[in-house]
Amino acid sequence: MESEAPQVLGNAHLATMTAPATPCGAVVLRGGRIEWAGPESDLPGAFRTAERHDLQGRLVTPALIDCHTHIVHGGNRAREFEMRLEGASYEDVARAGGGIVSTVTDTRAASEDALVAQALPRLDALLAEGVATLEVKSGYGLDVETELAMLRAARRLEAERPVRVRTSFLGAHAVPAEYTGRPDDYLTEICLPALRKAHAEGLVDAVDGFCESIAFSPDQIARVFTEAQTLGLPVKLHAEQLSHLGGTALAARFGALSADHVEYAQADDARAMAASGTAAVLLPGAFYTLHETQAPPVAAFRDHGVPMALATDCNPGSSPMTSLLLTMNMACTLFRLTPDEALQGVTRNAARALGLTDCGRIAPGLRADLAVWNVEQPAELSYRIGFNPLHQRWFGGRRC
Ligand code: DI6
Ligand code: FE
Repeated sequence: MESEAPQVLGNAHLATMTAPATPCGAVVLRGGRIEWAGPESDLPGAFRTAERHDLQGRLVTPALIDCHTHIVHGGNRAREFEMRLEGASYEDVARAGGGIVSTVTDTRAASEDALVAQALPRLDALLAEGVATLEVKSGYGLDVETELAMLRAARRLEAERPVRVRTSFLGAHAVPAEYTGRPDDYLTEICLPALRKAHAEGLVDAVDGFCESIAFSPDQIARVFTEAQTLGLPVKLHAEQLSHLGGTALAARFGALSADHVEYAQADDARAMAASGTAAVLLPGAFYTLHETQAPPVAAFRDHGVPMALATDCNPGSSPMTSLLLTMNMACTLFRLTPDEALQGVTRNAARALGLTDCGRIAPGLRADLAVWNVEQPAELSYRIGFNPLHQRWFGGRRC
């Protein structure tokens, strides 16, 4: 690949995520990687004769990263949406056998091919907004076979579209109906064996859990994380979404890549996350959908230097959303992030939340995954609602 001819994206407004924006910048791509980036006036002579794309002053950012999705699942939950509008809470719906468990029924009924087919339109919506890397969780199978089918479907998305997929095993998402009242038996008999099997098949990049009164306790999650550690897999956690149960502190104790949702996290949690290098993944789509009023402790995250990432949480219940641009807008309006923090949240900090060091910034040696936008200022990406200004998406050095 080294011998491949370089390409120059010139006359660009560069937001590298590592330095202040460069109004008249250039990026050199070669062999799927970024070879050089900086002010156009510093472009090394060797690249002045290379194939050149004049971007006419457009903004170039790293391609976006959606670091928390449940994009592979069967069916939808529009009926539950109606129930909630009639007054039922998310927890009421879950206890009435709806919620996550109803998506489990639809996911078990779907073939692996059907899971891929149903995920593709959602994936396409994300790609159309400049996404290049996507995390996908299991967690709607809750039996060994379907958990593995979900992860295989997630991996297959890479063959269907120019996208990079990172998988998270989320067997500890909910207790399936056949194990009602026996969460520990579910973990022993299904979740942990499924994790070992999925790992043996190379299907798992990280291990996740849902730590909540309607799901699993910190002690139960600790069992899953201990197994992940044994297998050498990094962990992350849905923590403090609906109440403060101590999931964030647990995640920090295990050196988690991220603690996600974290609306009910407290200042002590932010301190623990900073010490363990755990990113906070904020999910304003779920906050919005559930009419949540407790916003995550953004000021504490800032004070302690906890990196804040943003993601769609695309799932059929609490966040049926496939727009990372809308996520950025919501994070600014609902959580008071600055537009700069929002952009960091879907690039550099999202990479961090996935444990990736080769994307999310524009710097030599990193993957040539870029988004070119029909905007002048980075803040325009967060400012608009429902408008997609993507001009080009570059994936691995190719325009697609
Ligand atoms: N928290 C979430 O936001 C999703 N899972 C989770 O643990 C919601 C999943 C769903 O409602 O289907
Ligand atoms: Fe989630």
